[in-house]
Amino acid sequence: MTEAELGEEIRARLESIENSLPAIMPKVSEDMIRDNLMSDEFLDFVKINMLPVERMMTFYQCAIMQIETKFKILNEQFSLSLDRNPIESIKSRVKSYDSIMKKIRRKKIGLSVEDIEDKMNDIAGVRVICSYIDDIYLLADCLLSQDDVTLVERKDYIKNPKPSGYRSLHLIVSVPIYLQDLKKEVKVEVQLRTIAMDFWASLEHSLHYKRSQSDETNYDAEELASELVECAKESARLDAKMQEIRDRIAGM
Ligand code: 0O2
Repeated sequence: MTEAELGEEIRARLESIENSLPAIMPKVSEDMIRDNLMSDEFLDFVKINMLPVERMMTFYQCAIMQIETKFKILNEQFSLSLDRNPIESIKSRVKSYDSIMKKIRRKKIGLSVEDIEDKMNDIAGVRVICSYIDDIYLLADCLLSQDDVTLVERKDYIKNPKPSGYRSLHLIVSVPIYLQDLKKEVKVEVQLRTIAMDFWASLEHSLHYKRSQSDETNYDAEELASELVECAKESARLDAKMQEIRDRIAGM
């Protein structure tokens, strides 16, 4: 075979491999996934390494239960002394794995459980919704005066709203949880807000969510954001007015 014929033969074979690659590749990657990522060894590896993470998530779930119970007890007590319930509702959540991963990436947090526990304050979240602004501060003071609750950080976005218009009182607190053989301090992010603040935050959140999902929208996101700033101001006025009326009714 001449050199030219050999060259032609190699070119033809390469072309044939190239043409059949799209058909072969899914099969190759399926085999690779089945043999490697789904092997017993790999599944055992994942299971063993997930154990500390699952343990950590259980601690956060327990801490949420502690904080929720504290608020429920306060609500019961105030329903007797104030003749009304200061808490409208409580919503809680442990941050999803997906959101934890995204935050680790965004904030360049170390991958160990210790780093995550140390640097992430909002894995456990409890949101307390009240009717009146006064009740927010009353409940926050009561929670913080309990001797097993330690204040880690306080951000008052009611007195100092965010540029977006966001208002809420944020407390990062640490509470002990008691397990069979151990006592552990666990951090919880508590967000206290009025019904109006909560209503506003969920609408504003959906704007952010939509924005992050798609570049193309049939509305002007900047314009809506500035309308939401105005809404936040109006809802703050409404909160203040409703409280004033309630105080007048109560003869305060
Ligand atoms: P999700 O899904 O609610 O948990 P960091 O918490 O460290 O990332 P930051 O900004 O200092 O940073 O925390 P901050 O200000 O205490 O706010 C944390 C949470 O408050 C957010 O959680 C939201 O729930 C809420 N929040 C803060 N600012 C806004 C806002 O402008 N609009 C709305 N709708 N909510 C807000 P995540 O992690 O964003 O999400």
